[in-house]
Amino acid sequence: MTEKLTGAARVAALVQLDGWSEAEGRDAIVKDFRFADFNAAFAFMTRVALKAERMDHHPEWSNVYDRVAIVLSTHDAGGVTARDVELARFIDRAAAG
Ligand code: H2B
Repeated sequence: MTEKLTGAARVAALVQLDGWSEAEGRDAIVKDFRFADFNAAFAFMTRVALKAERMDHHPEWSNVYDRVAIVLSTHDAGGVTARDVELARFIDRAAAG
């Protein structure tokens, strides 16, 4: 199983990410996205969903019209792992178009 990121390894992994922050009250990272409209938000979610299925690693997320709020954590590990970092980097590329 992928190990939870802690200490220096966690710091080194999270500095690679742009705009993600630590969740309050649990071991997870979060980021909120805003798009031009619902169509753009849902297109983004579709790209992320296909990647999540390929990885067998899924976001916790919610969508309200043009906004998508995402929480990443590895449930099997009980916290943030390299798999979350990989998915977060994909998500940022997908959001950039
Ligand atoms: N997604 C996330 N975020 N964490 C997991 O531990 C996880 C997952 N596990 N997607 C996968 C599915 C697991 O439940 C299946 C059985 O492989």
